[in-house]
Amino acid sequence: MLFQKYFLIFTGICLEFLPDSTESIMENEGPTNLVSTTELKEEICKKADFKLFQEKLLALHSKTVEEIQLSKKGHDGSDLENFTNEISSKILAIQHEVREELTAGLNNLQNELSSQIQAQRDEARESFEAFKTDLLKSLNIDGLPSDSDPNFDCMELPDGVNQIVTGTGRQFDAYCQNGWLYITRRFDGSVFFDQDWVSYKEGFGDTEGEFFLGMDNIASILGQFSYKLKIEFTVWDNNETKCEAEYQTFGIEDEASGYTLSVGDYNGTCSDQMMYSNGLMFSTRDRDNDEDDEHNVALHNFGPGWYGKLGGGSNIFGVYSDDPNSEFCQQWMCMFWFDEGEGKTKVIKSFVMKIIPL
Ligand SMILES: [Ca+2]
Repeated sequence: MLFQKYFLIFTGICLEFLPDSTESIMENEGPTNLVSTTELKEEICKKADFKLFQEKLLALHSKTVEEIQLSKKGHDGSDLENFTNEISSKILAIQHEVREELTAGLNNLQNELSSQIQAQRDEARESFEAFKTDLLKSLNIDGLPSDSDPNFDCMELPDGVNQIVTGTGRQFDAYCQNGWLYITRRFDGSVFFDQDWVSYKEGFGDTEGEFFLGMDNIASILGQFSYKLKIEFTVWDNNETKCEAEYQTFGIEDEASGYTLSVGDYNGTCSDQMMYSNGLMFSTRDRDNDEDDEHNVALHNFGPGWYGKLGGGSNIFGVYSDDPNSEFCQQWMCMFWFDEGEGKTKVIKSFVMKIIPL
């Protein structure tokens, strides 16, 4: 009977005497499986070490019986008032001891549960970080560069030749200057530019000298952000005229689309000649994608390009010549740009195409 009584006392005071700080755990630790203070308290009492308390209560029970028997021996039964008082004070002392034990045990349990909750939170946070990392990696498959990859164009790179790694993982060398990435550079005729389709697809020449970067490389860069195109060239004349053509809109599609060019929003000098190439596919001597049904303009011009029905107003990949008055150049077969302002064809002495993010 006495044991059952203490057992009931235990279950009652387990809930009643659970330290108030339990509520602060709930508030500070955020959402867990334990959704309310009451449920948390019940959880703690459920997990309390009943076996340990049973042993302690049984020991106290034996001690109480012993105390009562000892008290009985010292009394003849006539002094019942003293006997009752003595027993009551002993029971109160035992109850006090039980409560002390319970409080200590529950404090330990609370600390243990608190650690478990923290461990669950840490685990959840780690899982979320791993999920986030995987998600960002999967997004990068679309060709979007990540913050940890500064080589996707020349913006953050020093002047000179640098390795580029675009968002699709394409790697190649490119010539950089003041953040500009050079698509092509011509200045002395040391590299032959009337090359075939595969050469224009892959690129050719000397990255530190004359070169063409390659259509696939260019398309890979342009697929990352919006870039503007700047063409700078000089012509053979007594004034050593410098011309510029800047396009706020610039794009080159993939090989399957014939490296279709889009240029627009022109600003510059010496007139806009690339406008005649806008929206057209690229052609080489071995790949006629132009709009002239009778001829391969690239073959006729000795220079690949984006040609319409009437050819174009320039031959930027044509044969380099330092003799602008030759018959060859007069027939529009060498590298030229038509200046509409002056109404005459100008043979090019040096030429660059370069891009930079908008
Ligand atoms: Ca044709």
